[in-house]
Amino acid sequence: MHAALVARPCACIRRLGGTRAREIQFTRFLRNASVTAVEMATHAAERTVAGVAGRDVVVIQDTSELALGGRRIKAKGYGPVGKGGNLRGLLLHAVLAVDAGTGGVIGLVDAKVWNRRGGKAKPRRGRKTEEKESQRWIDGTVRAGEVLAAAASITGVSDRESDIYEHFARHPANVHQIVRACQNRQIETDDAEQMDLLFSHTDSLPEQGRLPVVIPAAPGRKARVTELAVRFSRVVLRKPLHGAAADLPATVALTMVDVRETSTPEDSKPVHWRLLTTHEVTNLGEARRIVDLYRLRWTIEEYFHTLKTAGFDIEAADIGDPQVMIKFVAATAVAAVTVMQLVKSRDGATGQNLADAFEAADQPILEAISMQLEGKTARQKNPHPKGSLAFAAWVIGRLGGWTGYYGKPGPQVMRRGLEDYQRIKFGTTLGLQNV
Ligand SMILES: [Mn+2]
Repeated sequence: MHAALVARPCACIRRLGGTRAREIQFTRFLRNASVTAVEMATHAAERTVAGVAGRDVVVIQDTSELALGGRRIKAKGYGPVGKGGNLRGLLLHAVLAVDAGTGGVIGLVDAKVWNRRGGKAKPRRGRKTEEKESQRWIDGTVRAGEVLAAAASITGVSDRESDIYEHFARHPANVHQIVRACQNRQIETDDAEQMDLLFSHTDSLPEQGRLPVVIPAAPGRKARVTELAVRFSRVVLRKPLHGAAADLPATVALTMVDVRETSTPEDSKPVHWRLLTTHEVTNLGEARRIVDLYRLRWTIEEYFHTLKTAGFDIEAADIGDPQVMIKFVAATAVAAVTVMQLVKSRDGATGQNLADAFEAADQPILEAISMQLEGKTARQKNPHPKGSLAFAAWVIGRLGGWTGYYGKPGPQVMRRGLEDYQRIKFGTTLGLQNV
């Protein structure tokens, strides 16, 4: 039966897919108390460990809100999300490992899913950082230092939300940081009498060079070729007067790289990034490197987009119990990494090996399926080398319904293909069916 399925994967599996029995099986899996969201993330991180040895790794973290609905969802115990907190849902904080050279996604480092309490929080300043949600940034960086310990280098990249004094002060020794600044902090100057602020200090620096860059297209924005004016300087940040823990050092020394677009685009605001980094920057080339690494942060936006467009239907899933839903989101967060790896590697541009997304045992199965698919369409061969991730992307895309002729397989196709592939691989649910 296995062989028959491989020969005609789509026809057979379509019929089996989405059945009520499968739904019940999946819900049962999620309701099983012994499977936790933390364990799913830990297992995914273990797979990432295997792929990082000797690589320069950028670790990107960010948070996404998953809005599930309004009043009905509130009644089920979901906390507030979104601006104004009118919607209810869950939050996902994801930490992704990416190859600094190719931008290829290596895997998940951590994923935390939580439900906000509905009630009023204590005033911000009254709470230590670890009690606040902002602790997630520090935890993510510490976790990256552990999971990616075998990497040649680790650089954490995160947006303005993570501009937290403690995030700089407590970063592990093996993790460099690039954080987009949003706080106009007090900095030390040579003259102890004189107070200076981070942004006015940076603004007063002479321009140290210009970098040509291509800003890619985004919703409502055309791609453009532009130029960034670059300023950089060592800065010594002072511990904030309020809110910082007593045991934190009085100062933290970092480098500020300030880049701003020299012209104003028609359809969006000009780029202005103030990047605080632990990397040393003494010339324009090193400044360019910081900007290029920071730009890899875009990968996590693509990841959240994948999560919402691959048809996992998180926001439509009608799961009442928030604790069960947390597990569903964690399982989806893990699967979406693989979907994204497949989409990004489909042309072979990332040069990744199969091992970045699959286990060794998958290779012979993928090759067998590829042969079957090629056999049906003599003109259409898998153009990618065996053992490459692109080879797997071709197979999974075809399983997901891509013809191999027109267009390219996107997140939905890859998700379907991956589900079909899992069913072929494990065959367990199929054993019960009379095909
Ligand atoms: Mn963010």
